[in-house]
Amino acid sequence: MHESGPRPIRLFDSFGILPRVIRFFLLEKGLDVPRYEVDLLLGENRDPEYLKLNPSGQTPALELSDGTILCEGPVICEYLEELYPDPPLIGMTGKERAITRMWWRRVELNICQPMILGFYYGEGLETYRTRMRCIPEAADGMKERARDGIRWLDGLLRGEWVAGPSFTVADIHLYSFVQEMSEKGQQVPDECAAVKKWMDRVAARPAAEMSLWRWKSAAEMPAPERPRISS
Ligand SMILES: N[C@@H](CCC(=O)N[C@@H](CS)C(=O)NCC(=O)O)C(=O)O
Repeated sequence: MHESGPRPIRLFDSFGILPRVIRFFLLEKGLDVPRYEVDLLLGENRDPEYLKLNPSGQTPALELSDGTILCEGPVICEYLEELYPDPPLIGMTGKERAITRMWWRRVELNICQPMILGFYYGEGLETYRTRMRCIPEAADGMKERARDGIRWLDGLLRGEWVAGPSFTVADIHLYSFVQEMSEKGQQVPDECAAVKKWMDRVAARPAAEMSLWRWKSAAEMPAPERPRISS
């Protein structure tokens, strides 16, 4: 351990991509944080009790030992890296961290964001139209923008991983989006051979499968006995 900040004591978890990124990140770090499953389908994330913890009404959120609630997936990853720098998933030096963050932001802006908006405005419209402003006429354009981003990355991927020679959170973040969205009709374009090979390399890591929703949580936390948020 590196930084002596408050420890993570509970992850507010659910299905969805950003929670999966956090589970993937924790698994790669070898960390086991107790999880509380927020029932998004029942709208528990919009419950006043949950909104007190995270006013965005979303998952993931990480509770720390001093009561702080950290939200926003990338922020949670950054804090975990500060506390547990080994193995590094952002970088060991200032320069390595800057390069990882550059690629993390590029894949987020050019691929992940348009991909998820394409889903919210398209296949997910009936679920999401009551939760956020949706622009159905932008769905196809967003998906095409995401494909443009993947093609752009395909032309640049030279090394083994997105940010260079080391596996980083940029790989975790991008893989989680592309893998989950490919099951919702947004596949990697056929011609993007380098991205497809990279997907296979990430998929071969045990944490890729173990981070899937319900991989083991069903046995750990049977629904009827779930603790209350405030417990
Ligand atoms: N900006 C947030 C986004 C988190 C997010 O999109 N969470 C989804 C996970 S499925 C969610 O809670 N969706 C439910 C909703 O918005 O009602 C982050 O980076 O953590």
